[in-house]
Amino acid sequence: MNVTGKIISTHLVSGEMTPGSEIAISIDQTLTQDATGTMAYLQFEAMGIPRVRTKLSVSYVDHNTLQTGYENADDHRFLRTIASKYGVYFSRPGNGICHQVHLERFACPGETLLGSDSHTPNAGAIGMIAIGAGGLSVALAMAGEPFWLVMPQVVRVVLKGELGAGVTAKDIILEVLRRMTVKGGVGKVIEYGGVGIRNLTVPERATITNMGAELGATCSVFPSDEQTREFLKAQGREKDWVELKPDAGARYDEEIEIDLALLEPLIAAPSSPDNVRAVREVAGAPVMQVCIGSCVNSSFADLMTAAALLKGKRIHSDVSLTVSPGSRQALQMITQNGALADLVAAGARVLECTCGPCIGMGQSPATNTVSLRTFNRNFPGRSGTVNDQVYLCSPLTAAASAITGTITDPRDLVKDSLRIGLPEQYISDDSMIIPPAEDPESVRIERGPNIKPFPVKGPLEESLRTRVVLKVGDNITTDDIMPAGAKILPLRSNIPAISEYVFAKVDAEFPSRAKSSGGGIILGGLNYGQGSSREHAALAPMYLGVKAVLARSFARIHKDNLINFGILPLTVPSEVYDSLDRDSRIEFPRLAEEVRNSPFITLIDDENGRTYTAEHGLSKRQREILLAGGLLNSVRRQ
Ligand code: MIC
Ligand code: SF4
Repeated sequence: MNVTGKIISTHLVSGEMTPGSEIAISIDQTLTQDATGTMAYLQFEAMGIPRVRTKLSVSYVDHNTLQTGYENADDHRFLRTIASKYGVYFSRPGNGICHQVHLERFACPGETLLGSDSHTPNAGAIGMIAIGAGGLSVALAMAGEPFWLVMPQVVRVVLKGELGAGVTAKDIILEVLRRMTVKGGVGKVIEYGGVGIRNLTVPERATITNMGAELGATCSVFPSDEQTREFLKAQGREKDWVELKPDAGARYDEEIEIDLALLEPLIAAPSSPDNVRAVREVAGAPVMQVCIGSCVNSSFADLMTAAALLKGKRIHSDVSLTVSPGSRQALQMITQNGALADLVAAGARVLECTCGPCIGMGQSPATNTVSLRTFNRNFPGRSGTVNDQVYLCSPLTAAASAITGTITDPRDLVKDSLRIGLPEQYISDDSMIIPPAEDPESVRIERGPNIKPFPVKGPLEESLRTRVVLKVGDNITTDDIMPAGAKILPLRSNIPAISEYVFAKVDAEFPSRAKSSGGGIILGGLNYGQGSSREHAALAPMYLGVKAVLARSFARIHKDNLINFGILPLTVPSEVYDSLDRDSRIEFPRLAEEVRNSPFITLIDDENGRTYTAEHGLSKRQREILLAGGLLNSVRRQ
């Protein structure tokens, strides 16, 4: 068995571990963040269960921290009180980004973690099966229900050799993205192995597992070895260590080999994480903004690497450099050892320990200028600026470019490796993590006016006459469907209000058109719904009445979210995609009957009477959810 198989088999509740078939696994730990958490806890509350039934559940506040009105502060208060009541640990705003803090303080090898954020697989670095999902799936896991998924294929990525000077873990994952693309990981777990992993620390491994999300992978995982033990020991958690290795001769469905010694600094050019080039190919382009941070590259070691390069230097006068530490622990460490002073002296603008610019919460770049970020996503407009030019790179490339003012291969500035290993001891101060109340009855849940009840749909229609309200191309992201940013994010707890922004950047008329056509259907290309786990990208279209999405293929989390909220995800071949257009009128003559009994759904183009079939590929369980009009209805029925 491989590592993936070992963890899944010890958590398997239902199904067979054959790739492609549906399985259910028990969940040991859950995490939520504020932008998805309010809905998740409202849904948990609606289930009427007095206390979470996981080993550990943590609620983080890290996304919506810009308090420009009452909304976010109200949400924080709601999250804090509801966590206390239901047995959830609460990580206060300022304590850090969920994935970074979870890795430091809670992640345990051999266990399972379900998080309402797509980068939850970050914790795979420690040898966990850590999966991102919609808030409702996480709410069910908190209720003690298993998590259902398609048994993934397991890809072994064999790392050999050692990284050269100037080359980092970020360049490893960018190389994987270059080879596999943003669609290449769908239905797969990426398991790392080979002698090349021996020298990679857990924070470096986390950079790699984090961006497995950009491959569309179910999750990514490293074995739990001496490196893992060292990390846990430095975190004062050695007792959480267990060894976890693949058996000799373990089987894999696919294998990829990467020689670390041959890698060079890489960069993802605008506007997709798989648009990977060598830094030297784009070197020389003027840069106006450099941002160091986000859950993928904001560890103590990442900040130290940047600080080491910037020490004693000044950033270029055209560049604005921001630094957002991933956690309060990382910030405390660089404060104590003086590296923060080096960053400030070089000209850095130090931000909170939050997602910040990664999710458009401030620091949107100037029009038509290049922004270099150590982040994981550069989807168009995600920074908050229309037609942005965001590049993704390592902290080393970022720091080098901040100094020169142009995209720079760090090897041009330093010849030796600036790799930072683990400190002997991290500062472990958990005072910003509040344990749940011992007397839950006394806790009153505080609900501000921003928190509106979530909408619920009726059962699936027997037949349907509707029209295509929007046709889009390949790789549509959940940022396209339900944009984030400082203006829209505060509405995450208010579905009626946020639904006015569905597809805002693609087609601002979408909400009114959808409402006037009784919802309608969306026609999408390949990999529809890639990116974030935000269930608002399903919940808000459902609120607008959207009945189905016809697409050539779907991203995993978004497809589950559509099902959870009663929107039919139907896969269509390219001929159907090509034949239909916006405003095509479509009839589903036997919708509910076919969802009940057939793998195919008939649709008729009303204009020319042509009949097509779409495949739904849904399990019996998923069909029942859709027939009931969503997961909450179906849970209630049970
Ligand atoms: C993201 O990186 O897009 C987010 C914001 O972290 C999302 C979650 C959300 O939209 O709330 C994610 O990755 O799941
Ligand atoms: Fe936050 Fe960005 Fe990570 Fe999402 S990708 S959790 S927004 S830091």
